[in-house]
Amino acid sequence: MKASRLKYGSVVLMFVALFFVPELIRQLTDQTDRQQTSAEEAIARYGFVLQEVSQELGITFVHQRCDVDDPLKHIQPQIAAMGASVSVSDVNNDGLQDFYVTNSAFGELNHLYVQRADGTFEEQALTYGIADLNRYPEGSSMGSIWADVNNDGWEDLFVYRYGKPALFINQQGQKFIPFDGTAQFPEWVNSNSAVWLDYNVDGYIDLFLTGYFKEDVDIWDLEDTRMMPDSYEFATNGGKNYLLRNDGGLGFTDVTQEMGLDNRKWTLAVTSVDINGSGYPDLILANDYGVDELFLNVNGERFVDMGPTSSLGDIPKSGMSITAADFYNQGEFSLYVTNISEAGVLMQGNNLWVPTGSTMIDDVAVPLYTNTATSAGVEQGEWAYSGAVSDLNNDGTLDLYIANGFYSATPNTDYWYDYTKVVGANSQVIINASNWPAMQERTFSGYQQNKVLLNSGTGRFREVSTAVGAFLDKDSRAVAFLDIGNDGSMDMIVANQHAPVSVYQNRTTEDHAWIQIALTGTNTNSSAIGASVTMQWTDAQGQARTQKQSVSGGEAFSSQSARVLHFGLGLMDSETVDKVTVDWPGGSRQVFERLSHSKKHSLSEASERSFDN
Ligand SMILES: [Ca+2]
Ligand SMILES: [Ca+2]
Ligand SMILES: [Ca+2]
Ligand SMILES: [Ca+2]
Repeated sequence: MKASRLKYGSVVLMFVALFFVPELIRQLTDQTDRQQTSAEEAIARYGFVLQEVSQELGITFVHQRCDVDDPLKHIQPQIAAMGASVSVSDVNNDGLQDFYVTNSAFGELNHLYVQRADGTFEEQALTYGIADLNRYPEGSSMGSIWADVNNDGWEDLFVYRYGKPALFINQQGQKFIPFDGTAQFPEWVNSNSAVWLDYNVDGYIDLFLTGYFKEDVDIWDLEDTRMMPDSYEFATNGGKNYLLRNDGGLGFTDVTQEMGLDNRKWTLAVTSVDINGSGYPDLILANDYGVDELFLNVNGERFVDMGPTSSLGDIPKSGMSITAADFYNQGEFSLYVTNISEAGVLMQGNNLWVPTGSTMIDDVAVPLYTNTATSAGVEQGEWAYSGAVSDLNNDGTLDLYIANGFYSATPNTDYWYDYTKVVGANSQVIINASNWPAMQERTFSGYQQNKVLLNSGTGRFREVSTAVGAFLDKDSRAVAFLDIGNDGSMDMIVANQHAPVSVYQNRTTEDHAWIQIALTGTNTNSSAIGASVTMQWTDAQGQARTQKQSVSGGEAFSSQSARVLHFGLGLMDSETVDKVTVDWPGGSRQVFERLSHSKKHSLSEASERSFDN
């Protein structure tokens, strides 16, 4: 069974050698021929084509929703709407990217897919000791992020739940054991996102963990139905967020309050980059039922919310994901935030915040933004969870994938009318779950089609999902990118609620060059999270081009893509890029000239680690 699946996978992967598996030839020929025809057209027109290959690669994960307590049963699909997540890491340091997907129902297992040399995957979560994480009272998994917590060169795993947060230390790629220094971890957080960042740049990666429902809410043993937001636009009763300082890889200290990050907004997503070039990583939060926040890191000593000044925090919406990306090849990060739009009911629109300059406030450089989502064609994403970024066609501009769809139930039914009645009511009504109308298997922004938004490079994006072979109308949540097979094209994993995970193999035009940079910190955290790379190259037209990317400790909605930075370069005459500038956390800089393209470069920080580990 395993052998034939392997063979099946490689056949589809290479689009050749259909002769070896007679049993499958008929169906496969039909499917492959049809796809190959359109595939060639897609490659010619868009520079790439996607193919859903989960079965062929041995990926069988199916997400199951969690149940909730009786007083919430009538709106269970809303309460249990999250929990399908994906994060990428190389758990065994063999240079092949692996990934982890979470389940939600009690008793259902999370899966770890370890990549084999032939590009197929083997499920190994039980062997590694990170499968059985969904049970009461520990909680239900909502997502995960990877970083090397103790700087031993092996990536460790943090799982956030509705329940007790959990950290697992990687034992040299063989297995994981629970971290024994979790004394300062909160007992219970209803968390939908977390991010790694070394906020004080001491070389140890710190953890920012967000709360959605308040921390005293247990959706399986509910004490009070007054646990919903107290306002649709300016809710003040969400879960607490936490900044947990990593003390030399041995334990964590809660520094939330002293760092100015106390907050009761309903945070759904967080990411971290050094947004103003200060050398210290900042925090950007997408909040439901409120405004988004831009916390600038002042010398690792405190954070200040500059959301209102920067414009990011101007208008309250239902923020669901946040991604920082250099969409316009400016050498600066724009911010993409997804929200909710439903024709005729609620048109929040997604936000694309593009930097327009900065202003100094109390010696802090505050970036200023303007929202260009409408003119860019990325405003409408329906009920949009993830807005995830990668250069899918290697043309040198970053593309967007929107995962959307809230709850697909009985076709041709609709919960929206009842929903608007309660969210438009006063605080005393909306806060109480018992006032929320029963959903009764009605569809609520369901059957929505995910979007592949291709960046033209001239400020406009075009939706090409069906044309490139990626039609998907499941209730999608998280999205992550990785290069399966290390062939220079970014493949994609989409985690769907109550459905199998979708895995897309990407085939890009061979005309387009690319380059990958894998960073390792020595003075700074070994995962190099927070380090940025500014790529400069000259294209075949003689145009000088630039793109900046940062190694991420978590982004979009409940996801983390591969830490290897992938740059598409488009058409190239030269054999090399011009210049690669690495800015490490803390502000030290290294420059590499004339690196050859269409290969992966592993670059280490120049100086040796200056602390014990
Ligand atoms: Ca691996
Ligand atoms: Ca480690
Ligand atoms: Ca630190
Ligand atoms: Ca592109």
